[in-house]
Amino acid sequence: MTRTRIAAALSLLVCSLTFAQSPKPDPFPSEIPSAFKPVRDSFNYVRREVKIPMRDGVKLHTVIVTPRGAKDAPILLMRTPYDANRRTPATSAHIESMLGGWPELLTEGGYIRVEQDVRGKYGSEGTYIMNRPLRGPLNPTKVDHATDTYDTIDWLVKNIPESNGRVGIIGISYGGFLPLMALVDPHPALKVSIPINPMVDGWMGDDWFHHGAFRQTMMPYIYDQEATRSNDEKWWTSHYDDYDTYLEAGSAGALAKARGLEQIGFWRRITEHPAYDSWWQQQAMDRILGARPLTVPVMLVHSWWDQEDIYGAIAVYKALEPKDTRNDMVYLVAGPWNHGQSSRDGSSLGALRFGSDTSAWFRASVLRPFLDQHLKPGAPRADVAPVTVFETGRNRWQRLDAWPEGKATRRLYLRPALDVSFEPQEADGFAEYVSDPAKPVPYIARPVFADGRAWGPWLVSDQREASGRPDVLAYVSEPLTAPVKISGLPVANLIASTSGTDSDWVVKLIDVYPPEVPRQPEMGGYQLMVSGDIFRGRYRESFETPKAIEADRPLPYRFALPAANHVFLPGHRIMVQVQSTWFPLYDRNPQTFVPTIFFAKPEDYRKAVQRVYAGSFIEMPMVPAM
Ligand code: PG9
Repeated sequence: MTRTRIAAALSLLVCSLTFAQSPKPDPFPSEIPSAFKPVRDSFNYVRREVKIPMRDGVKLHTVIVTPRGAKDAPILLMRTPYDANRRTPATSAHIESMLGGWPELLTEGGYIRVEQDVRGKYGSEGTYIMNRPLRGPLNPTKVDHATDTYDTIDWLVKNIPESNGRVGIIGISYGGFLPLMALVDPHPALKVSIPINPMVDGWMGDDWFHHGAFRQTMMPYIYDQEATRSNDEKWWTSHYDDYDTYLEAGSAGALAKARGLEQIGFWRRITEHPAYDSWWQQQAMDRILGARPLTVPVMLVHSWWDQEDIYGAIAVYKALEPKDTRNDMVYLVAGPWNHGQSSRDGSSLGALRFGSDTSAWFRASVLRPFLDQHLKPGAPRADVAPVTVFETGRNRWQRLDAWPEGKATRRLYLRPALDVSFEPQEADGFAEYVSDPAKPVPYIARPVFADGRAWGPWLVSDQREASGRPDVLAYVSEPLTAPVKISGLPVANLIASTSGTDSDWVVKLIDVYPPEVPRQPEMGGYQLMVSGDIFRGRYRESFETPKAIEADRPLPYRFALPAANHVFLPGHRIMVQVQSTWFPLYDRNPQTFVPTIFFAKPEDYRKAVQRVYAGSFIEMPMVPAM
């Protein structure tokens, strides 16, 4: 470098340094104050944001909303991966108009509401792990959601002067998984836990897989949730019809690769664990809680048509109920709702009408008195039965001591002539269809909108279109002359063969309405799915170890369908549909055995001839329809 060049470079450096150090005063100063102080004296609540230190030094961002003038008030804690600030915006002077569920608990109930970002999300420090497992083999740290809840409660009861020192935890879905975690070595101030539609077992029947079939429409969720701490990066649409998005991509793995999902930790982990290995088993909350003493009363809230977590609440109830020898620790509520609907309007779901707001009734007559009993000293004992379940079909609430109502089952046989019968049959033979992965059966009518409006009520959507497809078997009864009630988990027992070496089996139990329904004409002939699920055939012998299926050999497949409490009314018919794709909700089984379906190649996807043999049946958990 010549001397002149060095001088020039130096002067440029000096110049830019001078520029960086002393910007010229702006002749037009910003109108935005450097620190704005909101004036909220007229609000009927006080909102404050704090950072609560955990035992490892990480601080969790927490919003505390206290009714103005509160004294000796109980605390309702909600922990969330979905942004505590967004869920408690100070956009109204009235606590009851703030966004978020259960406003009446804050107004009439006088509860202090605490919303906390879980570690690693939004305003909280620390690292984020999807459904962070308990400390132990799957979590090498000393912290988890159980310790974070403990530390939070400890801080809250010591630092909120308006509190009475009693805390309840409540939440829906991911926010419902957290009240379950709170039950592990709970803080003594935790007096009640309300997990609503909790995520319990991500492989068996909640968000990620059902019996091993991958719910690929969760990929946008994984992307948004883990690409950034504050969900700033968003999955994008590329087709008006999501059916095309997923079909054109090929496998879920190919779509993930094309969209950069492989950078995301949870995606990598889920693809490393396609089978029900110890990684899944050790995080299943029903197993975890079933193996421990239960010291805090819990009310599990389930939705019969929960499109996201239809497995969890009932599984935990089954694990905990036997511990409750005095029948005063474990409560179950199940309503005619979809995911989270108990906190919204519960008068209808899709085309179904319930005649009253079932959610408002639950909140006022069950949830509120139950919380009051446990959180407000001196409150009367709540008149809440151990089990409060809505009987769908007949549309009424039931108060029970335990659920299901009975243990007996009756076999509903699927006959090759495509009818069903409770009578044992001698006939043999089979019914068959061709399952073509190039033309999978849509789970809802196309276009499968990317905007998600059809998602919420999809489980109650009319199954009529599917029953007319050549790749769906529809077995149907004669019109019933007397009511048929099921209470429990129907169990599919197929004897089936495939010409491929792997196969999915979808079984749907359906209530077919009479041809005409006078007061609601659009329900004429409606096919309402009461319970239905998918099973990935490679797990026929073991959920842990997938195995190729012997082609063309009739083999038994047995799997439980989601719980139901339903009455098939006289004049209605019972239908069972069987098919091998449910797309794009579930990724397609290539129908050729490959090591990992996430990474199946285009040439692996093949048509298969599927046969369902005489002797197949559904175990119906029947109880008298009184
Ligand atoms: N169903 C959602 C979810 C729960 C747990 C893990 C991932 C997703 C939810 O609504 O929070």
